Amino acid sequence: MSGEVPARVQAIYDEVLHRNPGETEFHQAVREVLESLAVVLDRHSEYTEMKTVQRICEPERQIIFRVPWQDDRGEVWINRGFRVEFNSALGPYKGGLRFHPSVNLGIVKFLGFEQIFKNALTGMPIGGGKGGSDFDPKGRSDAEIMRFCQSFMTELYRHLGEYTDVPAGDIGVGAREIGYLFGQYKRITNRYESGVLTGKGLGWGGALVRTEATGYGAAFFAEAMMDVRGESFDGRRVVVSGSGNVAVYGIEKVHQLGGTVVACSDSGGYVVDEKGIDLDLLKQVKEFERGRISDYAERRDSASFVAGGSIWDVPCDVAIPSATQNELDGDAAAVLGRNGCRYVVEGANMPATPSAVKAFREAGVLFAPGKAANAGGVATSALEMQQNASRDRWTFEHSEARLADIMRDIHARCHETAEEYGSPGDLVLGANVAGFIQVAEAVHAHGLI
Ligand code: NDP
Ligand code: 2IT
Repeated sequence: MSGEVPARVQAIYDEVLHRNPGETEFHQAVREVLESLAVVLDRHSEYTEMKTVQRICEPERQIIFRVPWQDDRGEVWINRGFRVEFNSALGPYKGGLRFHPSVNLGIVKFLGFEQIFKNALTGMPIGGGKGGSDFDPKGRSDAEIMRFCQSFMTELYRHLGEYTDVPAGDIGVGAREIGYLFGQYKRITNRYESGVLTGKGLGWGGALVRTEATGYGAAFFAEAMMDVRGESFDGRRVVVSGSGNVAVYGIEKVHQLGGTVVACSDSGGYVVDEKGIDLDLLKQVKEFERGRISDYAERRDSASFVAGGSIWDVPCDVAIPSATQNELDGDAAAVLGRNGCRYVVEGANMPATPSAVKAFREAGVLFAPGKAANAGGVATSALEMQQNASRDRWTFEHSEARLADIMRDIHARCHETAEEYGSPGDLVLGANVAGFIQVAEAVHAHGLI
């Protein structure tokens, strides 16, 4: 990993490495936050005395469980389920569930750790948590997905509650999965507890704009970054990696704001479409048919498909990585910089590697970390909880305006905190410091727990 850990936090980082062997993504996420915190510890000696940072690096609770289920042919499968309830200083644990074969404890912990600070930045009363399973939903029938979700919830339900822990979606978990999970929770508890999950269907407790929120929010955040330089999306070439929930709605909002998205991807490769991605076709292929991005290229004359390869080879002004962690490395960052890219906005969680972030800093590319730029999803989840609690239902326009305000506020907070702590323009430092201080103050107020 690039760069030195400041001496002030070296011992804390060493302890995290020692206590959590082999959890490389968790180490990476902790290290990135710690690198920003030396300046905070200089100003707050109470955090050192009360080991506030060390306490925040240790999850409050980690749950690992067996998830047995049967496929359509009767074969038995055993997956592993996780829920890491990381920090409840600001509210009930809140964060998504990821179903992907790569899921392991270290990945869930990195996501849960990031979620603590992201949720703090939203200004909403939500703590941080994350969960998921190494289950691979690709190619599974609806009935198989349902049986898996039911088995997963049969164990997880005892840990959840609207005042305790409130999951939502992430990679591989969307409205269909949330529906099956909610049904099983309701059946076991005999409670119609709408606020126990977010990302619900619109007909049964879901909130308008939650589906669009992460992608829209990332585009609003990018707009705020450009505004600082007196620029806008108008006429800009944009590349968005991934073609799932975050990518699709990121593309939609970029187009509405005047930019043109010329490439997107999935794990099989990427498409380049110089006329701009046709969103109706993309939604048809990815959302309704659950197909591959190569199918998009087959049906669109202006598009070509590149199997494998790096989507970051496609020249652009703005890059919005929206697939998965560590998908954009130092080499890709150098290519983006050489091709004139000016803004990189993380739609996914930790898609840029540490060497990529360093390269952006050195090249003067303005970079926004996921915990700030993709916070629109969880912020709108908190708005869903608010609507559930008041049995209210807001319009699309009202909800979108709230989201836009929240994203502008997060940007302003990161921007101002970076200036206050002597690193103007460093949104990584701004996000880490602003998020950390808010959590640390609450942790401190609650005593030694
Ligand atoms: P989806 O499952 O809807 O889409 C994920 C997309 O990323 C797919 O196109 C998928 O391709 C691609 N992808 C996933 N894993 C890999 C991989 N290992 N290599 C290459 N491509 C990959 O997930 P979301 O859009 O919800 O999530 C995307 C990112 O955004 C994640 O980092 C998530 O944590 C983050 N995020 C999501 C939020 C939400 O509200 N959903 C909120 C904030 C952040 P394929 O189909 O081929 O696997
Ligand atoms: O990473 C994230 O912020 C999410 N997957 C959304 C979490 C949520 O609770 O809405």
